[in-house]
Amino acid sequence: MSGQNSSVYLSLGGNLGHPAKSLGAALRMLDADDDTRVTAVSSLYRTPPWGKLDQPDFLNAAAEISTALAPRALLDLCLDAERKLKRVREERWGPRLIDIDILVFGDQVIQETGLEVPHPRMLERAFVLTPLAEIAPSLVVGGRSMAERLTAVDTAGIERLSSGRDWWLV
Ligand code: PH2
Ligand code: MG
Ligand code: MG
Repeated sequence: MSGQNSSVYLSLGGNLGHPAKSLGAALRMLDADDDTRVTAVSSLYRTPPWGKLDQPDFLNAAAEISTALAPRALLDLCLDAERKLKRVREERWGPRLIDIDILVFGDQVIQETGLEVPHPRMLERAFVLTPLAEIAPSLVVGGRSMAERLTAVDTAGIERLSSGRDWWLV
């Protein structure tokens, strides 16, 4: 890996097929990229659907990566992993095999089509903050830490699975 590295946080989720397998495969694909290394992965969480309620529970996780890629190139890598895992673009907030979102990219603020960083809805989503606060409690976004942000959202129904933090490594 060469060039400049930034601490980057991703959110992963899915609620169709076998989400634990898809999320794990996605993280291994990112880690296999020459310019990107997965440096921390949260536990897996079972989370009630947010935004559109009549769909199955999700599995969610967060990951910290170190990357020499620019944000747009990282987004392309994430979308490529989603495609390889056979994601089809479907309704907004609806059921999906896998979703990989860039939450934070160092201290960069980006507002482009298809790429908004920090993720504009991350601070209101318990399914994002719960795994993120597990691996990055001191990470600050908008002046408050993730540990603090987590206390401001409703975590009812969120359950940490007992598979630990190595679930993504086969
Ligand atoms: N993703 C969505 C919409 N709703 N709900 C949960 N629990 N987890 C998700 O990952 C999720 C969601 C669209 O990105
Ligand atoms: Mg998403
Ligand atoms: Mg997405």
